[in-house]
Amino acid sequence: MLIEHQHPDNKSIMVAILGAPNVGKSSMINYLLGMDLTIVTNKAQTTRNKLHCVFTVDRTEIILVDTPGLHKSNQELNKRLNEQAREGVEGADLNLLLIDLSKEILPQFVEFSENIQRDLARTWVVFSKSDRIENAEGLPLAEVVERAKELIPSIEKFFVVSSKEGSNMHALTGAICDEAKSGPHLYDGGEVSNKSERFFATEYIREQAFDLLKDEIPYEVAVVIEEYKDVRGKPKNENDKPPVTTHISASILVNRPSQRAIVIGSKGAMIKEIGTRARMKIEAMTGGKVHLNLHVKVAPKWFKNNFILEELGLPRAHDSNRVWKRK
Ligand SMILES: Nc1nc2c(ncn2[C@@H]2O[C@H](COP(=O)(O)OP(=O)(O)OP(=O)(O)O)[C@@H](O)[C@H]2O)c(=O)[nH]1
Ligand SMILES: [Mg+2]
Repeated sequence: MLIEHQHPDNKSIMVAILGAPNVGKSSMINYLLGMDLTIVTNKAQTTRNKLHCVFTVDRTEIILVDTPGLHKSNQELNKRLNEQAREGVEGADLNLLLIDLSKEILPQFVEFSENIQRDLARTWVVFSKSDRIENAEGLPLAEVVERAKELIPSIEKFFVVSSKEGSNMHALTGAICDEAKSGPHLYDGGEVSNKSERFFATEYIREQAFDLLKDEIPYEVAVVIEEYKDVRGKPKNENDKPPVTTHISASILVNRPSQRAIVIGSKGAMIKEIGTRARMKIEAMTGGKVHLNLHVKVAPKWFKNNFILEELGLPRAHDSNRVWKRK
């Protein structure tokens, strides 16, 4: 990073986005970013890895850390997801704790305080999905937050937002900017994330699988890339840049053979649909053509397999169940 080349008025702030699964963390991040970067589905536990989502307002860089939803579980995969969420607060200047207004409120604070298992820096409560409540402004939220402070003393104030309608997002962004400290931007080359296009390609495939598949299948699906390479074509005219086509070969991992049949679908219709939708989103990201080759692999109990979990960017958690040796 060429700090000396940065503008002296630059400011930066890192904000961890926390909360239970499905409360709207990734949706809010995408709204603030103004792009569909991190994946969103109507299923819980969509986000599996912590990741930085970056945008700037004037000279202020805001790094939002998306995290998996914190929840109680004895499953190895879930323990590792929780660990990602807990690690997401490391180095954060501020935490936003999302509480879903369309669900019972106080239990969400209780569960979060039990699950986070570490001291938090300054924390703001963000009540989400206000569009789903008739009179959100009329709720006694100030009182609720006072009670929540007994559980989470680092809570300072609260916002009421909707990612669907965009309400109060401007006020939230402004308040975050006011907290930014003078200093260099961590991402000064226009990067929007610390994750690669390859990572987002796997995410966009999984997002479509989550959206299109029913019941418990999404939770037993993972995506690994086998090949990801950019191939230059011939330019139409001599002075043109050569067009780049990204060739991606990826496996959708499932737990059981019966799930393989469902993911493939009748005459391959399901995997084709997942592939078509994912390809369009990956093309929007790369700005070039994408050849996407998808196949389904049965990897029994992949969600307990240390080797596969490591490959998915989910290292062992402090409370991991046991080590699965590579065969
Ligand atoms: N009506 C309404 N729905 C919302 C809002 N924000 C998110 N949702 C929906 O809530 C669901 C979950 O949203 P996500 O953004 O994936 O939630 P998340 O907290 O990131 O979930 P995990 O990654 O699973 O922890 C999706 O179906 C969203 O469309 C909102 O402001 N209003
Ligand atoms: Mg998410």
